[in-house]
Amino acid sequence: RTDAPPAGALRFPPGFGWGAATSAYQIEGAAKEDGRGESIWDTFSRTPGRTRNGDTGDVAADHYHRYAEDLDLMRDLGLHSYRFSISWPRVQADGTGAPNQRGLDFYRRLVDGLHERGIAPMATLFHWDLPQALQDAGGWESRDVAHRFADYAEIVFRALGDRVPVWLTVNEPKTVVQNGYLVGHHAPGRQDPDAAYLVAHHLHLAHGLAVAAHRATGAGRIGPALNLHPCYPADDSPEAARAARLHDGYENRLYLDPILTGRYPQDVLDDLGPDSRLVRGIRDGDLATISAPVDLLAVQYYTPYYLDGDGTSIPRWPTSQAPWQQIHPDGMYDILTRVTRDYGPIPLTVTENGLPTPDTLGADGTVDDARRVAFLRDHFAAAHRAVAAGVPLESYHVWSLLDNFEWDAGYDERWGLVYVDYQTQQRVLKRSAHWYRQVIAANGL
Ligand code: PNW
Repeated sequence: RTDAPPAGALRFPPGFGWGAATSAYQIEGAAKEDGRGESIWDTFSRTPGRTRNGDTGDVAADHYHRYAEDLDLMRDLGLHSYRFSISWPRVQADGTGAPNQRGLDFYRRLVDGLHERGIAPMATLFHWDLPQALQDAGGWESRDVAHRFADYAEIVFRALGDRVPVWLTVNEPKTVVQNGYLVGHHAPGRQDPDAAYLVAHHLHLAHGLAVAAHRATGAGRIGPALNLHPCYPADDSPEAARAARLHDGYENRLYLDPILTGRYPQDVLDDLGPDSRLVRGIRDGDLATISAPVDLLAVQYYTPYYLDGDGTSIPRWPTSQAPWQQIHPDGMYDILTRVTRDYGPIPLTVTENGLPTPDTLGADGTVDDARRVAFLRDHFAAAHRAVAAGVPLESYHVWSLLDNFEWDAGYDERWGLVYVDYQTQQRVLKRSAHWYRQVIAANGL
């Protein structure tokens, strides 16, 4: 193998955490087992035309049954940390009321299995699988759903709180807003800008109420998980600079500012106008709830944006198999240093970064994803530069541990370090997994 550069060329700080990430609906399958209710992703993916090839998460990577084997894979890789999400409809089938013990037991077995293997659990409370019954009651357009989320969070804290050192509240509120309510290619499949930004407010409220529940009933640390995009002007005109700034408001500050500063960005509020449902939906005290102090900020970075003078997003770098992803490792450095500069030295963790590749299982039983190795090496190096510049980055989680259900793209996009043969559910470590094991062992490149 030629993957390994001279050992120690880029060494991370002692104790740096290397991990991998997944989410419940994307890997678990077992959609009808042990009292699990339906989520909006069951509804959406079973609706003809919504996902590529009509793929659903009904079986996915069958992790619900194969979690012990997957835990052994994690140990084999030498992971320090595993980020997973808890399925709300497994814990409360309809999103309210008494907990479903069998659902909680699954996560208890998973968390115990991680501890047995010396891997730190990092649990996301909400990775998009809203109970369908709550969608029927208005979904995230309904303020009440934020309170239901806090009740659910409290159940989970009481069941697992002493065994999970890091909690994340809402995964990528922006993707729910944009893909769920603006573009409509994620559940619940709406195209309603006015609803979208009210949804942002209620997701923020859900986050803040969950932080309060954590302070009352939980243990460990808690924070939000935000996908951030550096927004660059596409040229050196003042118009492009202005467009990039406003785009930064909609992509980054709309999510960072309420949580970390207790204010919505004024340029975005002005742009939305006083009649927007977001502006009308903010009640006294909401921003105090939303900005309850957090212990860390989880950053997910995939792609930058380049804005021209009329606010159009211009492609600048080669894209991956995911048409929305331009490959630009320096963006990792830019977004990490910017967050530290603008929001202070809050501990950071990268909870997602990765690349889809058209992997196939070779006749010799190997999977050669050289492009993923190069992508990760360049992004790790950019993160290392950020650490050297003083960014308090404590850990890095690759998206994803396993090939899985990539939402509207179904099983067509493979994002895993580990290949999944969906016919047999056989797992095969890709070249990137073998390479990552060396990175972890050396604590660097
Ligand atoms: C994330 N973008 O979604 C999600 O948290 C994962 O569940 C998902 O599998 C992964 O990234 C890969 O897509 C994103 O448009 C969706 O920049 C869209 C964007 C970024 C992340």
